[in-house]
Amino acid sequence: MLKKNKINIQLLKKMCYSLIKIRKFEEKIIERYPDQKICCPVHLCIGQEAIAVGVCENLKKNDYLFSTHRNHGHLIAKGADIKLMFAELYGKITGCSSGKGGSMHMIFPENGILGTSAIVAGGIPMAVGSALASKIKNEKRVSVTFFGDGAVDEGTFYESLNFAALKRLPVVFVCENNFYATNSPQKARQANCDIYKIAKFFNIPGICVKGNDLFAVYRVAKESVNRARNGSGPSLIEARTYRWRSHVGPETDIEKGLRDKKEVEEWQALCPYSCFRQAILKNKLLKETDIIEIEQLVTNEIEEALEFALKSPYPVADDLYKDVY
Ligand SMILES: Cc1ncc(C[n+]2csc(CCOP(=O)(O)OP(=O)(O)O)c2C)c(N)n1
Ligand SMILES: [Mg+2]
Repeated sequence: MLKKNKINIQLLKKMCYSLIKIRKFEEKIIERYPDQKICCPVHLCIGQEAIAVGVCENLKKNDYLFSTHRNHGHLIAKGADIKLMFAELYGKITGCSSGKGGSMHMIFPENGILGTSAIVAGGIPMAVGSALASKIKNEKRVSVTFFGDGAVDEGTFYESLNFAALKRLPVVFVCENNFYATNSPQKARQANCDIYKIAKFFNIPGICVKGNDLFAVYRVAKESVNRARNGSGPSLIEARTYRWRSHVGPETDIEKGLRDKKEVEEWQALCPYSCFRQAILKNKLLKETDIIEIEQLVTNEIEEALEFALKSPYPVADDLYKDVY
C-alpha cells in the first residue's frame, strides 16, 4: 500500500509534523492544567488526531473550516498559530480571540477558520452558508465541517445535508464518530449507527473510514475535497475513532469510573501516531532520525508558544466591551 515512489516525502513529513504537534500541544495542556491558570474548559482530541491531519492536508489555506468544542486538532492541522492558541487558553490579550473565547471559541480568519462553536452541530449550517457564498462568488473555496456523532442527533445536520445536496455546494461533512456524546453511547441514542449511510437518502456519497489510519483518511478526503472543488457537490465522511481522555478536562474516563478499561486499551493499541510511525518506518519512507528531528522541532515550538502565552499580559478592564456585539 505504501510504495515509496508514490508518496511525496515532503507531504509525509508535513503530516508527521502536524500529528505530533497536535499530540504534544494537548499533552502540554494536560501537564499545565493543574496549575489552574488555564481557566476555560478543555475538550481534548488525543486519539483522534489523524482525522484532522488527513482531511486538512487536502485543503488550501483559504478553504473554510468549521469545528466544534473539540477543535484543537482541526485548527493546528489547518495551520493556526499555536502561540495565539496557548495565549487564548490562558485568557491573554494576545490570544486569537483576545482572551475572551477560550478553548472552544477560537478564530483564525487568515486560515479560513471563521470561528469555532461549542453549540453541538452549530458549525454544520455555517459551513453550508460559506459554501453557498463561495459558489455564488465562484471562488472555488471548499468548506469542511468537522462534527461529532452527537451532532447527528440534531435536526440541523439533516437540513444542512439536504440543502447542500440540493444546491450541489462545495462542502465536505466530516463526522468524527468516537461513539460517545459526553457519556452517552451512540448505541443508546441512534437507531442506525452507520452514519455514512444517511448520505444515501440525499443522493450524495457517504464514506466510512478508519479514522485512526491517517493514510486512509487522507485518500478518502482527497476524493471528497476534489469533488467539492470541481463542482460535483458535497459528501459525507464518517471517520470512526476514539477519544482517550474525558469528555472535558485532562483526566481519563477510567479514573472517573465512566468507561471500560478494556475498551479504552483496545483503542489505544490503534494510536494514530504509533500506527503512522510504524508504517513509515516499516516501509522505509522516512528514517527514524527524520522523525526524531520533527519531534524535537515540535517540542521547541511548543515551549516557545507556551512562553509567549505566559509572558503575555491579560486584557485590561477597558477591553471588556471591545469586540462584543
Ligand atoms: C445544542 C447543544 N446541545 C447540548 C450541548 C452540550 N454538549 C456539549 S458537547 C456534547 C456532546 C457532543 O458529542 P459529540 O458531538 O459526539 O462530540 P464529541 O464530544 O464526542 O467530540 C453535548 C451534548 C451543547 N453544547 N449544544
Ligand atoms: Mg462523540
